[in-house]
Amino acid sequence: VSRFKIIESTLREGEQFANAFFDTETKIKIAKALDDFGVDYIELTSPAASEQSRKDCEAICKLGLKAKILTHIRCTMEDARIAVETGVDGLDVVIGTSHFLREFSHGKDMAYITKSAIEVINFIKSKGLEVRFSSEDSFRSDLVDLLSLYRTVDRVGVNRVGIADTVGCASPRQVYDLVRTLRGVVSCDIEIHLHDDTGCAIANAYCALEAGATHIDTSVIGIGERNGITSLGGLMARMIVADREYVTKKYNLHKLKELEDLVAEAVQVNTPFNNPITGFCAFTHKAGIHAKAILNNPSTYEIINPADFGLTRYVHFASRLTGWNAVKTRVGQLGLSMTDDQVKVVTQKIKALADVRPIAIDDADSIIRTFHLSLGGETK
Ligand code: HCA
Ligand code: CU
Repeated sequence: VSRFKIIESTLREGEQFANAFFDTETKIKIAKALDDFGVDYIELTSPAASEQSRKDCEAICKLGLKAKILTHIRCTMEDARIAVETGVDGLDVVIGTSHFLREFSHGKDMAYITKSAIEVINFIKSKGLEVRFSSEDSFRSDLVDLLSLYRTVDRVGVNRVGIADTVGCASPRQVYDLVRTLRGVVSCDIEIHLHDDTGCAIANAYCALEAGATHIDTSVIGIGERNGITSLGGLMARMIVADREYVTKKYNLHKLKELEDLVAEAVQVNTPFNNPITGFCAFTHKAGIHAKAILNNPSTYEIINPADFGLTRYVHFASRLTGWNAVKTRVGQLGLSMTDDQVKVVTQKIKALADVRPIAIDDADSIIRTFHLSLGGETK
């Protein structure tokens, strides 16, 4: 499960997000930030998409990043010929295999798909580049057709085959089953690309790894077509719990927040409140019972250590659910001293006000300070 690689597609799938328009400068900033974070691959929009896309692809290849640069093309010789000239390390080739795509999109049958796959793959290999072949809408494709296609391209010598849940329909168990089956059919690496229409994109990525996948497609904060794909941060959250050692060594986790802020700003969205790790309340503890235990040992209510990401936890004390342990910690932070009994009294005062209206930290602090003054003789 742990030896996975990331194919970071913010600059390809992410460009398909409704709000995305990345100018050259922004693309370069994002590519550098992804490289600093330590992703294995950066996938770029097809150079066949537009003239500027082609130029941007060439510019990013020239940056000399540690990450390998890929671009993403349709399974045609025309696209492949343009892409091999850009300076990329490899090509991600895709073609629709479900009956939806065969009937309503490109209109080609399996024999034609197989023939063009072989031609395109051989051409890319002859240029000395890495090649991945993927079906699109894999989970709504005929299993027998799919497996025979993958067996063929594996024999031709692709570096990876890809499975794509293009419409986000797959459940974790379906993902596990398909990857497991494919694992028995091909000997090359297996990549997976998962849309999040039903909220399964992170769980599905994990199941794919359990079943033998080697490469996971991600984008920063999950941006992509519709509501996007597996998010880089979400995958990090899932994987650090599975193998902290590998994840903390391999990726520069302290850069996650900055990277997400950069992309969120570029596409003009806010990071969701419930985002794994970087959501504003991801490490905020509120209920008195939680606060007490967290203050004794954070692991009681935290599966991820915020410090691994350069973040800090926050114990909420300005609410009616607070408890005296949280308030005691706050009293200490304010540089005041009180006996436990006094802290219990002031806690009741905070709760009393918070029962009437929502209170801010400042409100709670001033209750604490006023109470402390009223103690008269007590000094700090
Ligand atoms: C699309 C294509 C794709 C390709 C995935 C891949 C998908 O935008 O429809 O090549 O790995 O989701 O199928 O993003
Ligand atoms: Cu996609």
